[in-house]
Amino acid sequence: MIAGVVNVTPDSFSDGGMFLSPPAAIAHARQLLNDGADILDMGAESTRPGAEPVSADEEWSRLEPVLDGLRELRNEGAVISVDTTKLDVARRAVEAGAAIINDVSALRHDPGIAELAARTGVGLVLMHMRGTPRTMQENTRYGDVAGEVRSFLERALGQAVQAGCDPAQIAIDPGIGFGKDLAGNLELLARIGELADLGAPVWVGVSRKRFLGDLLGTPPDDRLAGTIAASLEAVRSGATAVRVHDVREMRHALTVARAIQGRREAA
Ligand code: HH2
Repeated sequence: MIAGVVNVTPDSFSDGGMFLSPPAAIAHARQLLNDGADILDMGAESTRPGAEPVSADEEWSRLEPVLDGLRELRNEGAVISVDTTKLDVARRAVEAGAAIINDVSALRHDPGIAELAARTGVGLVLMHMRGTPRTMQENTRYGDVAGEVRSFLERALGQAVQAGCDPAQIAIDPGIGFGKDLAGNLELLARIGELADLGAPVWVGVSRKRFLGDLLGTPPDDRLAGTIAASLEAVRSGATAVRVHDVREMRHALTVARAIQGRREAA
């Protein structure tokens, strides 16, 4: 599956300010669905390294008009995910029709998100991050990055189930770029299968991220080919959903890769 990113923020690392106005965000969301997104992942607080947190009221005032403007598309079956760590925002988003809560703090910021998901039955994405966006790049050293991320996600999964969630509601995400260096990100992408072994679908978000710039020496607007390559590799390693800004190109790449994989399996 493809989750298309809609950042309703002034400061996201690759598209900050582009979709802050509700009409621009709504038009972008429609475009991503036409381009082949299965899910729209809407965020109103940047999580880039060093980003300043925003209040729940500010976050909601950015999201509300966009969710409202997408009501018709939702009625036609569009699946909306809201990228938030705040219970208050998550609750309002679910009331406004969001079907998935994408919590990049994996319940550390607001554990009540697990009860909300349990009570309402919405999907819940639990992502690994060290510390907070403000601090996460201060220490990117791990003994065994894949093992640590796996244990963290296993604990978070257990916490959500303890709070009443059905395991089938939950997806996990290694948090590419969230408190990891280049080697750590590559190691995680190569070892997604170990996370998939936990039994939950795995989301992976590599889109335009800094590790691609480290490899390619290019700015965020020139990391598309790298994004596609890394996303395909993640799928090959066991990821079920890729979170990207460039949905059309990702859809084309997945269609071609899947056709070849189908041949390989038939041979
Ligand atoms: N990455 C970003 C934000 N949310 N959620 C999940 N589950 N996985 C990710 O890898 C992930 C995420 C960062 O990307 P972006 O939204 O483009 O930037 P910003 O946080 O600056 O808005």
